[in-house]
Amino acid sequence: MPTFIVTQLHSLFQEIPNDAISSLKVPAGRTVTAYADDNFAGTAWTFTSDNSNLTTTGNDNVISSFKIQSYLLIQS
Ligand SMILES: [Ca+2]
Repeated sequence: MPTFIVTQLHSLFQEIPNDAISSLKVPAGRTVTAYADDNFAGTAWTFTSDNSNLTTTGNDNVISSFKIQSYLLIQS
């Protein structure tokens, strides 16, 4: 399963400060694992669908890194 990784969210997207995410959109079939600290450290949360308000799951303004997994689709 291919995985897209972001070790430091605020380094990849410099317009986004650290600990500033308040919502997520997760495309169908993908799994996002978000971490409280850089480099996949600290508390981890798994998302398989959109979350428009991370305060409801207790992780507003804390996410610093994440991994996005998706299934590889092969057609012939
Ligand atoms: Ca953090």
